[in-house]
Amino acid sequence: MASQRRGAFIVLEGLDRSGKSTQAAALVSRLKTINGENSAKLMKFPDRTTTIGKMIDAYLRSQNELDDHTIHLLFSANRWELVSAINADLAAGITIVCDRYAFSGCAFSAAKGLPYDWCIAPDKGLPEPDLTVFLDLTPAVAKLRGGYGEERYEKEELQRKVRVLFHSIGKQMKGGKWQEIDASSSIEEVEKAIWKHVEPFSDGCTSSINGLWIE
Ligand code: NYM
Ligand code: MG
Repeated sequence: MASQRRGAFIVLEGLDRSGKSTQAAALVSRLKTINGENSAKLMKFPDRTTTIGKMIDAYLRSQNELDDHTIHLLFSANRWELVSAINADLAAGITIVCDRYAFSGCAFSAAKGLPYDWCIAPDKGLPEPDLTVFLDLTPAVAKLRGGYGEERYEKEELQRKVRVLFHSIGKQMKGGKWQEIDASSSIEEVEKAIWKHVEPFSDGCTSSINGLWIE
């Protein structure tokens, strides 16, 4: 029954400059064209507009220094503070397209050297995305794209480790919930590849939302 359908929770992940923001915006417009103006919403983590988000923003711009554990927990808190909004939108039938999520949280902090299990712990129980599409790109190619290197973490060496971690996080995601695509082709080609995975979710979902990383 149409009234029982909820919105789908779709996440795009990838290295810096992999095209996530462009593709997330294109995906939201496509979904709106199909299902109407109020049917889809764009979200992004970190959400730099909240009080916690402003601390994260200052850190990424190297305007403050924070211990690695502290910034990791702030990134996670920034997701938790938006959980009620996410759940409300999904329940109202709105599909959320989210630019980065907990997978970035784990991949970047573990790449810096924090233990993997410690990294995933604070994000356990967040709403689990119905689908995460990983836009795969080598750090060498990403580096050639505009604006690279402006923020903390935008260094080829670290991004190489982040990519390895993303791949291993993805391997542990079951039931087709993690899909990887080649993000080195044209914007149009990448858009097509993403849509192949998202189309089955374009009418929303009937299943209830699971807790992320909870057995
Ligand atoms: N990042 C992002 C983290 O280190 N942990 C997180 O939980 C999230 C969501 O922030 N280099 C990193 C990845 C990026 C940086 O993201 C800023 P963006 O999408 O470039 O604004
Ligand atoms: Mg970035």
